[in-house]
Amino acid sequence: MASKTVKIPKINCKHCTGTIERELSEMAGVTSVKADVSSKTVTVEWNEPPASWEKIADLLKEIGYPAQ
Ligand SMILES: [Cu+2]
Repeated sequence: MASKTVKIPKINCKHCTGTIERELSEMAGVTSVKADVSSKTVTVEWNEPPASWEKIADLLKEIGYPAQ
């Protein structure tokens, strides 16, 4: 199990964190997603394979919330 916490400056409200949690949790291999509005961070846990940090970072970019 791999995990990472990243800063996502574009997080502004509960809708942002909801979108991120929903989209990331749909990715194969992702086991946990916790997004926090006040710290603008997301903690993701995944099994590798099938998921990888590269795929997760690509998806974040695609949905408009690139990780810093
Ligand atoms: Cu928002």
